[in-house]
Amino acid sequence: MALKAVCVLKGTGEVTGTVFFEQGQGDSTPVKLTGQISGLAPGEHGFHVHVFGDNTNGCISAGPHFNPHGKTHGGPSDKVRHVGDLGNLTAGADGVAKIEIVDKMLTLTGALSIIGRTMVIHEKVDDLGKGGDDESLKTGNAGSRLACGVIGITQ
Ligand SMILES: *[C@@H]1O[C@H](CO)[C@@H](O)[C@H](O)[C@H]1NC(C)=O
Ligand SMILES: [Cu+2]
Ligand SMILES: [Zn+2]
Repeated sequence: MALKAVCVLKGTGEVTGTVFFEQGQGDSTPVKLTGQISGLAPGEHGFHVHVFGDNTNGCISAGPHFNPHGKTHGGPSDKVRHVGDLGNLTAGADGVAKIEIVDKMLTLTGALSIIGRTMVIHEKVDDLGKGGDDESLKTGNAGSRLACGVIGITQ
């Protein structure tokens, strides 16, 4: 039986989306993410799992990137990255970004499960830790949080 989760993203503006997560048995199995986010400016937008499943004061309450191993910020294919680092989504001219990601570091099970944490889509491009400044190694300089949602269990 596959484990499944879902996240509905909303913000204060036009940006909305849904992300579906699926993982086979065992927490070393990759997690597959599908879905889409609309209402974006065309181009790349940072996309991460943030640590807290708290949206009380909007997306800012989700705290920093989910980083249980105390690493610096990176891109999804880097060895040194936050667990929550998923790089960028690319929106087309219609403002829609389609999600097709397979990630080896995320898990829906065990102590480091992302269930109950928050997905965030950002205003700007994530530089994947290669921006050459301190902020790049924390947030990838991805700017403000356009929309977010808590990751929950589904059937
Ligand atoms: C943004 O992230 C994607 C996905 O990881 C990557 O392919 C792309 O090169 C990144 N863009 C920049 C400017 O680093
Ligand atoms: Cu983020
Ligand atoms: Zn990060």
